Amino acid sequence: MKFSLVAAVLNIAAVQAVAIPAEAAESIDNAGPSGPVQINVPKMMTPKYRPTAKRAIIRYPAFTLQAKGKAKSAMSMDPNGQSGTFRIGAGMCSKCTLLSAHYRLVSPEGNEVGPTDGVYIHHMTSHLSPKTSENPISGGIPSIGAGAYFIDRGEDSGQSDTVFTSADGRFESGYQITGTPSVSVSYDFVNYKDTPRQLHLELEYEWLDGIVGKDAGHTLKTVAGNPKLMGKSVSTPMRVSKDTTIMWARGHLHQGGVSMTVKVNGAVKCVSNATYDTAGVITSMSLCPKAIDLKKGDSMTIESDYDTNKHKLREASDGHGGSAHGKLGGSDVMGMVAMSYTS
Ligand SMILES: [Cu+2]
Repeated sequence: MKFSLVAAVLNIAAVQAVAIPAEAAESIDNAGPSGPVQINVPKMMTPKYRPTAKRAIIRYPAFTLQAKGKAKSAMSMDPNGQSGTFRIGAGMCSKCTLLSAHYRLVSPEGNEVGPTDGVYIHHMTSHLSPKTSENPISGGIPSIGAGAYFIDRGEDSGQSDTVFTSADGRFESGYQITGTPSVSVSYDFVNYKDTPRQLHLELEYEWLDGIVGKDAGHTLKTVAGNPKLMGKSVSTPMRVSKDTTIMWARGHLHQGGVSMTVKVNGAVKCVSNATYDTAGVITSMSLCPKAIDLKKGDSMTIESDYDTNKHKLREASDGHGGSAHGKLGGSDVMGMVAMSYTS
């Protein structure tokens, strides 16, 4: 149960709809990105990866994040955490190719909430159906029930997308959806404040109508067990079952982490580095700089590097100023890499 995640959010600077589908036209307004967004109705945005793409925000119905200490979720990885599942997907395209997607939490006024508001996203992971996606790299989060692994989100992914093409949008691939999608999102949140909060989950995503290019899948890999708090921890070797390209990848760490490294047959292919803010919170992880081509039979490993002298662990939500520990004991740390691959 130590799977968490990554994924992200982006500052939406402009709200000019490029091509407004008829069914979404009523959701367009001039209030700007923090203005009214209707529940389950896409609000069109300016595309980021391809000029011919469409991009939208869809807000889902409100839920209550219980006051600190009031959520008793047995499955939470934080002693004060609240975990559960959202079922979303209303308003999404149904025969289309996704270029990017990310989740964020917002207040009813539409403002994103995060650590400075006392809300910590331990993680969100999600699966989408109908979709089959054979993961060519062994290991990772297995698909629970129907569907394929979709995207994830952790605090460290900051304001960025999970991408199913290359970061510049040029690689001819995307997360293809062939039927009306249903997405199940497993979440684990922590409220550091004594008051309950009404929050909404928002999905912002970019897509092309129809099926375009190579199909992409997404997966999340982890080092073996809990990463060491100082120095390096490595995954078990992951065997590649068929030729594939990882066109986009990003590390996932918790506070205390420095970097995640991807190696193929022992050679370093990518180092994803953490960026911290002055409060000691990871605000972003760098992306792998270029596509990684894998051949059948290759062996991939990932490696975390932590330095808890340099970066202190996340503070526990019990107000004692100590570091956060998981329910199963041990410090609340992770070492993972999220990757999009051609299937
Ligand atoms: Cu995590």
